[in-house]
Amino acid sequence: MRIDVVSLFPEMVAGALDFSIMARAREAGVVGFSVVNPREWATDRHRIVDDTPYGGGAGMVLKPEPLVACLEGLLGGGDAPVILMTPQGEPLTQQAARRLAGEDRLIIVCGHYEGIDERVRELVITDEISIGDYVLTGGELPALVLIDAVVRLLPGAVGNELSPEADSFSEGLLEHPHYTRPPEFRGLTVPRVLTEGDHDQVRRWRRQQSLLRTLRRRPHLLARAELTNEDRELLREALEGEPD
Ligand code: 4FV
Repeated sequence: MRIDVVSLFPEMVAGALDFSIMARAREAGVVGFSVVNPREWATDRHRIVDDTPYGGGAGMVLKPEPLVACLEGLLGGGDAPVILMTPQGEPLTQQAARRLAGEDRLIIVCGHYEGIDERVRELVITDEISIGDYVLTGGELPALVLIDAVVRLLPGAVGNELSPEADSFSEGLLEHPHYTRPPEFRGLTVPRVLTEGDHDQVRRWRRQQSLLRTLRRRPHLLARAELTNEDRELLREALEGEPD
């Protein structure tokens, strides 16, 4: 997969891609990154990329000319999802990450200041994604969140330290608790089912914990999850033991 990021602060993005799984995925040839600054496509002497908003008001708006020239240059007449990171976008979900992981190429646009000129949306933006209902100073961190969520799903991207298949949300449920050595810490012990080596009991316990945690923290997720008869039995079992 090839991922191009358009940002006024390319070092900020490039730096974060030099670590851990992103760096290893690049070394493994699973993904290629490029980070470009639209200022390089500004044609005026001062390489202006932003200006005051028509209609007045505070803040600056990113100008259409450098951004559109940059994006059309990157597309080179070809076709690829051009994704604007914005609070007005489709919420980023595991499902959306899986969909984008199926693409050969992604172009991600990082807004800044008040946002981008609307005509950029009309001319070149194909998708808009939000990482959450809050306002950040720039689209760089959202772009990195999207890249992380997508690249870790690419075959060969993650070693065995991660198992995207067993992710939270991979089946629409929150993840079960995790434990590792020592068996006892500050008087807190590891659930015995995890140390007795009965894999099917471990599988059931983890599923039950996912169901319970989802019920308590994100009941709406449970409502739309595809539950098996075993899931219903595990939930009933767990809730029977609970005080009303
Ligand atoms: C954002 C978000 C976000 C808005 C104005 C950049 C900022 C500034 N992007 N999910 N939440 N973007 O806050 O994606 O241009």
